[in-house]
Parts: sequence; structure tokens; C-alpha cells
Amino acid sequence: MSTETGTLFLHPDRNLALELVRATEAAAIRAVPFIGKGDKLGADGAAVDAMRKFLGTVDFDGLVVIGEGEKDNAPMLFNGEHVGTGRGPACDIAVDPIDGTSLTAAGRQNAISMIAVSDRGTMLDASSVFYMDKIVTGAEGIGIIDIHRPIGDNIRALAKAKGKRPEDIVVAVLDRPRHAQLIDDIREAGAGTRLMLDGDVAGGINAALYGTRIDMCVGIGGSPEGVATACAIKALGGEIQTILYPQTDDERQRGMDAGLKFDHVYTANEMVSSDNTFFVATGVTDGGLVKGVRRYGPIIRTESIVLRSHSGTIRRISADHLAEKWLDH
Ligand code: VTB
Repeated sequence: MSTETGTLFLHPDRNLALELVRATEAAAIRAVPFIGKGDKLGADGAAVDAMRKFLGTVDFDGLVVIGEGEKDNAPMLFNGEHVGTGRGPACDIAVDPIDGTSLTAAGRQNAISMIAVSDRGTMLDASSVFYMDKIVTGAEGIGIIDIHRPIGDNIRALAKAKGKRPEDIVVAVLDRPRHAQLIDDIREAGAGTRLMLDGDVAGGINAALYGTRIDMCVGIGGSPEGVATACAIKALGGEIQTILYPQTDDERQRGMDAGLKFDHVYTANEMVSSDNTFFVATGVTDGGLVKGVRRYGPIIRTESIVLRSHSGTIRRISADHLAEKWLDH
């Protein structure tokens, strides 16, 4: 071990994400009455409201660069909205009070509440183009994977880098008709799939975290989710590459007007140009990344993950909340 003392040790500073986690906890708790009740908008509305209230207590000047509203026609934390007290660091913020509103409404697994933050002016606003193609791995994939190569080649290259066989590689991909060929190709290469109903942010993070069963997350998903994932990947030290995937000429034109690049591989640095990123997520329903909200008599238990690139910390926070404090508020 090095005897050098790290700068962080000498100058410990604030971890904003430790305060922001209260907002994802609140959103997750507020979504609970809607789990499995078939009311997607109700769930999202409750989570948005709770998240906005708690964000309002945090000393920072957050500019919502990525709200989820536009794409899903959901209740918004608006793009361009300022959140926080306005005192403290100026930041860009991506919010998804529930990534997996359909999962929540159906009572399915893997719904999370999330917030990603970076320094002001450093987060790519990709909101004019709904989808992007993505590939995400842990650090072993750096300089190894290439989104332009066939998936089989990427699987074999990553397997080699990880000292595994391609048969041992597990690839998370959204279960969509558009991915039929991709899923065939993954299996053709010998790897296994984990098909996700929704929630490719959690899929991407699981690919980069140590100690999970996912090695890679690929496929076409939401661009806002891609940029939020990039914030997390910067904190985890993994690899992410994306290519915008417009659906129509109009959308392409809107993207070009907004300064977005097509047929271009976006790296983590291009999606989030700051090295100061935070990412927090709390489980709404149970999932591979975090457990969902649970009730134990008078206690509501939440599980969250809190990432910070500057310090390289990955925290898992289990919190017990007195249920009576949350009733009728
Ligand atoms: C994904 C998924 C999200 O959008 O990004 C997906 O992670 C992509 O869009 O949870 P489609 O659902 O249209 O395939 C979500 O499902 C919802 O924002």
C-alpha cells in the first residue's frame, strides 16, 4: 500500500449525494401506495412531488437538465427548473423520480428513484432525441469494447479481459421487439441474457459494479437514462459508449438544432464533461441493484446506493424511517 496521503484525506469535503439521497428515499416511500395499483401517473406524481420537496431543502443551485416528463408525458420536474435552496454549488441535475413507472404500477421488480448531478454546464442535454444505443461495462471494458463492433466480438473481448469464458458473460438488455436480433446474437456468442422489462439505468450500473451478476448492458433505451447512467459510470470507473438513435427526420433535425451529434460515439466524458459527479438511487420495488421499500411494523425501510466520483465512494445506505412520520403528509 502507498504511504502517500490522498488529498481527500487531507481535505475532506461535502458529499452532496448524502443529502440528495433523502429525496430519492422520499420519492420511493411516496410511490409505495401505488405499487401494483395500475396507476402509472399517480405513482409518478407522488414521487415527483416528494422529490421536489426534499430537493428544496438541499443547499445547492440545481438546474434540471434532464427531467423525465417529456418522453412519458408524465408529471414533470421540468427541464430548466431550478431546484435546491439556490445557495451553494451550481449544478446540473438529472432526475427520474421513478425509473420504471410501468413496473411500479404493475407491481414488478426493478423500479428505482434516481438523481444524477454534475457541475453546472457539464451535462449533455439529449432531451430532443428520445433514444440512444448504449453499451456499458465495468472498468475491464475500457479500451476493450467498441459499440460499433458486433456484440459477439464485444462479448469475447470482455470475457478475455475478465478472465472468463464467453459462456460466463451475462448481458442485460431491455426486452423489446427491437432487440430480437441483438438477443439472438448475444446467445449465439454463448453469453446469457438478463432481459429487463424497464430500467436500463439500474442495468447499466449493475454492469459496472463489482459483485453483481451482470457484465454488460446493451441496447436502445432512453437518452436521458443514458446520460444519468454516464454520471454513475464516472463514479464507478466503468465504460459507457452511446450513439443517438433518432426515430424520425424531424427528431434528427431537432437534435441537430440542439447541437447534438449523430453517427457519433458519445463517451462518458462527452455526456458528462465534469469529473465531479454524484449519483443516488433508492429502490422502489425489489431489484438487483437495491431492494425496494419495505414495511416492518412501525418502520419503513429503504435501501439506496450513493456514488461520488471525486472520492470514488460507493455507499449502500439502509435507512429505517418511522412510518408514523410519513402518514398523511
Ligand atoms: C428505458 C428504460 C426506462 O424507457 O430507457 C426505456 O430504462 C426506453 O424506452 O425505464 P421504451 O420503454 O420506449 O423502450 C423506460 O422504459 C421508461 O422511461
